[in-house]
Amino acid sequence: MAHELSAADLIINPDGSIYHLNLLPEDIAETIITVGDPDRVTEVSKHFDKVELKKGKREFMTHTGYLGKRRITVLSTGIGTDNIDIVLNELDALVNIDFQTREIKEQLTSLNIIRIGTSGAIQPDLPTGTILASTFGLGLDSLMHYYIHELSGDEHSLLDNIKAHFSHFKGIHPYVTAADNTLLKSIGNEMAQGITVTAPGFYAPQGRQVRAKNAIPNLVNHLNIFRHLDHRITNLEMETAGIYALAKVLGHKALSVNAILASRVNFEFSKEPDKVVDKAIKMVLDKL
Ligand code: R1P
Repeated sequence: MAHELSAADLIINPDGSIYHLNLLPEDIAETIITVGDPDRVTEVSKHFDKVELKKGKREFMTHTGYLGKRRITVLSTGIGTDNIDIVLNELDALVNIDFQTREIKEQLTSLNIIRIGTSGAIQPDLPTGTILASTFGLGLDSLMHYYIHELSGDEHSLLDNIKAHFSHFKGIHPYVTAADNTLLKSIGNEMAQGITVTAPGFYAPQGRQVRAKNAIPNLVNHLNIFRHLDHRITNLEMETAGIYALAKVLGHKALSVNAILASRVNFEFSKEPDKVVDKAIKMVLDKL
């Protein structure tokens, strides 16, 4: 017999919408663009031919519309993989759980989830203004300690190498997930590519030194020198690894596209950040 999810495990609002995202199952498309900043939702949907739905709650703003014949949802996640836990589970529930019976559907839907985020580069040949697709998400946060996450052979060998590289950093237990290869080839083919590190914070967790003393000196340099086959770590942000790992666990396809606003090794920040983000948005929408 199918298992009925309890009212505490899967919270559905009185109007039938999912708890945090405030969306009904029919409100989302199978192609989902996620952005961190709620204001970026409009920057994406302004390119749509038609917007049919605008909803939101907390930092989770959603627009659904059409680009030509393709139905697309753009949704803001806010900052961090704790929010990614909410967004990925609730998007999955909207397509894969019957809200009437509270049972998991027999026929599962696989969403295409494309993040358009901002990020800092840690290789000197990736200047501000670069648009980069993440080949792997490398999580330094703890989200995936709470899920069973099976790895492919490629992910395993990369993770083993990373764990050895990080062995002297106490309390860091990285996880690794590859991008969906089809999305990487179709959307990321004209972009720079590399491993994206997802950090559990913006300052010391990304090696920024302001006033508090950092426990890990030279974090950026340590990430910068890592090599695995022809892979290198290219950039730092706060969501990609969680999206890649949870998408894989739940059977969805994911790609993260990064607008490089900062160079952490050239010590620069873009003078035209909005233009760089718009370039990333257009590059993704052109490929859909
Ligand atoms: C930090 O400023 C935020 O910007 C980056 C980081 O991942 C973090 O969410 O992405 P977004 O611009 O998509 O929010």
